[in-house]
Amino acid sequence: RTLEERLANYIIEGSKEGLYKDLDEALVKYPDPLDIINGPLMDGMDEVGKLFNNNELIVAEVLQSAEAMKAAVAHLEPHMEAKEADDRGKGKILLATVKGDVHDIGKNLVEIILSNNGFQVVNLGIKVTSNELIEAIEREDPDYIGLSGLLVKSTQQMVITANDLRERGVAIPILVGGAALTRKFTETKITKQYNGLVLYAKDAMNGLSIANKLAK
Ligand code: B1M
Repeated sequence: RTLEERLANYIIEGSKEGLYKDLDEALVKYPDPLDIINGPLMDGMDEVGKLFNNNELIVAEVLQSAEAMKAAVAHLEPHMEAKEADDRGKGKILLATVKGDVHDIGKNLVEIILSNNGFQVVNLGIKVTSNELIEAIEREDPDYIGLSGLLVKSTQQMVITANDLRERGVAIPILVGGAALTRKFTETKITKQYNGLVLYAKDAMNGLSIANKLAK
């Protein structure tokens, strides 16, 4: 098996046996650790999604895959390039997975990438209700909000959340992302419920480039 096949396989099998050794090998081969995540590890996760969809994996097995992915990302994180100290201070962003949704690997990747690139990130975790978000906004006074959600119903939850925030007078830019979301849905459905900018990011790097533009 090639290195890439082995890396994908750790995620598919939900196994960590040999994972770190192969990740260290990959760190030599790939100059940017993010390419290991976006390449072989995500290929594995896509396969998990397919198998899960076909009822060939059960939730407990997918959870193991998620554990392997988290372990891999944690192992790679110290190798990701952090920006110089003088590039700090691009602003504060609150990150949350919306109410009803437990998926957090993508959100946590966004956290790593933004905090490595000059943003102060407050990660509110998963299943975050509008009220919890509003409390956090009052407490933290952020410059931006980032919402993540992977389920189809989470896209609708983002519409509700945007509406709740608007009713409370919140108008700071919102960055949204997640597998079930599209730019079209964002621009037609979520934006309508909000008084400020709502920007769709297709992946974590895209999220960074949008956040960088906002910070200018
Ligand atoms: Co779930 N799950 N899951 N799951 N799970 C999906 C999403 C699903 C597509 C699988 C499938 O059926 N093919 C399906 C959703 C169906 C739908 O609504 N369309 C599904 C389902 C059905 C479920 C349950 C309902 C299963 C059940 O209980 N019967 C349940 C839901 C529980 C709940 O939320 N209430 C459930 C549970 C779980 C686990 C707990 C087992 C586990 C999550 C563990 C965890 O996150 N801690 C899990 C997993 C791992 C998946 C899949 C296989 C992988 C998700 C993942 O981590 N991908 C997923 C299938 C798939 O996506 N292929 C699936 C890797 C991650 C890096 O990508 O999060 O998409 P992602 O993030 C991307 C972009 O989306 C974007 O950037 C990242 C890449 O750079 N992005 C942002 C995301 N958030 C962003 C925010 C931004 C910007 C970009 O700015 C703020």
